[in-house]
Amino acid sequence: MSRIQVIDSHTEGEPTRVVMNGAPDLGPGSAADRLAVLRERHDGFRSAVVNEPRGYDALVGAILLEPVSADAVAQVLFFNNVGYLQMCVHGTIGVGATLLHAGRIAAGVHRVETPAGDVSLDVSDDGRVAVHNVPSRRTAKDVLVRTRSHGAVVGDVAWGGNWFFLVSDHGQELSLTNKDALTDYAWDVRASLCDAGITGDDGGEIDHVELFGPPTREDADSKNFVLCPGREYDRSPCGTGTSAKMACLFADGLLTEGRVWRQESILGTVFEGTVRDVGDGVIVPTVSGRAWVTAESTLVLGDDDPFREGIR
Ligand code: PYC
Repeated sequence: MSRIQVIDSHTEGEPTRVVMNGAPDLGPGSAADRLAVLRERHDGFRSAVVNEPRGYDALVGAILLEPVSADAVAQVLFFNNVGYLQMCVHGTIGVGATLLHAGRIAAGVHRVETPAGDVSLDVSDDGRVAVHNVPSRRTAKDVLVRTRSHGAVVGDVAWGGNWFFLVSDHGQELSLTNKDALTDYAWDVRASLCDAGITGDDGGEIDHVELFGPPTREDADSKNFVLCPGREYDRSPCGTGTSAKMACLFADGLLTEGRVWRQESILGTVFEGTVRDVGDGVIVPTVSGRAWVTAESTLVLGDDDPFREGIR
């Protein structure tokens, strides 16, 4: 029987399960090296942690590992119901709140290594965490994709730690009650991008689709619906998605250093973002939000349990 200690939290509605103890030995190396080992040799561990019967489809997992660099607090690998993420901002905010809750860090600035690169977290006592994310950029504007069932759709391709296709002109109602139709639409866009061979740099799969519309809240600039790789929608405004959005706004001259972008989620929660111009159309985004710890528990994987590695 194996035991895995986890702390669960949600960041503006989106859940994160941080593995505190019980992860497989992934050997030495960078976050990218260890992610390759996790993917190739221990995919059952990913599935056991986030899939039913111990988890659920919307859950994002995070494994805490010893960092390579002496000035980082941790190395973090993110995963979901179907695979792995290069970076996850809501998950990093959850990690910050979890480490604070567990007494492993104090409020302040901390560095974390991820497969997409190092990021830093500015953790406040009240659970608000600002993430200085990886450099982000738009790689293509006004790309037309002929979808299987929704006609022609135009959007931008951008990197914010994951690859996104960002669509403003979609004709869909952005409300939670319409989530099934939004999911079908965004899933169609994603599959059609794949059919058409439209990718990010170096063939990177565009596995997140973002739909934008006017905000519901008076204090927000925009509202979104974000479809994640496992066909679940992001309950938060999606931090890597907000980074990608800000990269597009910056490229269009609609967002400059010093201005705060307030991105509302489909649930009505908000991330605040700012950009730092690092040249060549690239920004370093900062995205902040709040996370709350919801459970401290031990997952048990029985040797004779037919769903020891989750239901895949
Ligand atoms: O906040 O970056 C994010 C994220 C990615 C997938 C789910 N949340």
